Amino acid sequence: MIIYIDGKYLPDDQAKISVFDHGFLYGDGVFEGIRAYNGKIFRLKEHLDRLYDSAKTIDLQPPFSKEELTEVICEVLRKNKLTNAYIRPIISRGVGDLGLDPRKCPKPSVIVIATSWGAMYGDLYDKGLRAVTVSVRRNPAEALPPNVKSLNYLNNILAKIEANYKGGDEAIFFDTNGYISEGSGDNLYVVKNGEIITPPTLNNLRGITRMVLLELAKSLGITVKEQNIGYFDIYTADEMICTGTAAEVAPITWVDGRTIGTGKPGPVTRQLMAAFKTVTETEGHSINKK
Ligand code: PXG
Repeated sequence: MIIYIDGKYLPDDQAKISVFDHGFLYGDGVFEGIRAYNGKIFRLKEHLDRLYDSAKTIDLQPPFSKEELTEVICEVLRKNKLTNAYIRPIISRGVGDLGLDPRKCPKPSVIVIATSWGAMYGDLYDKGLRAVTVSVRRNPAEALPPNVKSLNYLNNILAKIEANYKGGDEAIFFDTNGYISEGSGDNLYVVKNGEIITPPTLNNLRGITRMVLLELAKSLGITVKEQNIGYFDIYTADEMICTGTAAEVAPITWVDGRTIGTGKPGPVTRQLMAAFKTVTETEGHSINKK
């Protein structure tokens, strides 16, 4: 595997970062998770815009333009002969001292990893995922905005640990006001009476897949409402869906011991899964484009 790290394309066993990198010491940095399908990178512009917005929020100046980073990402895919891939660009604060102060880190580090990663949830796209609500709350926006895709994922990892102990395939986070926020690594939706309801994005990551799902729903004539939801809306939903670049579009059919709807992926979910497959196979930034 060839990894891009600070200007070099290196075999994975030689791609190393310093122990003084603040990405490692403090989770001080940002990242993205992007997929390529059939040699085309899906919604690359949206992912790079989010990466740069995450960086801006933490006052981190990426050392490259988005165009330069695009070229690096395509080159990593070409060098690894990958046409279907999961791509992980990372911008960390870079090497500093053992203090927190980012002013001691003169040069951000840029890393791009690409790997083949098929359907994240295996046979659960047919069966449906089991999700569990967790006691750990999503970081409030006034502390660490969930809109920033930062290298500090401890909040999400705590949720994942709790879901693992409770026997869930995914966690359902509440925010500190008691509203549903998102999963540990995906956005959430309920379907009720043929309409999709999803939380507004102050308390969750503005998922690129979420944006695509809402576009697809609109084009299919399915009504979408962005409004706060709670336990009641989940347990009484006809269908439940989660989306993410890694998870893609996946059905949730069981929450906290309750069966959601019929207990099988429902018609709205199936329609959106099919539409998502089509859109990922047809559009994207060609990895051979200069
Ligand atoms: N919420 C959170 C907290 C995420 O990390 C999403 C929503 C979905 O966003 P996109 O833009 O991908 O539709 C994410 C992204 C994993 C994993 O291993 C998942 C993400 C990132 C890194 C790892 O499940 N998800």
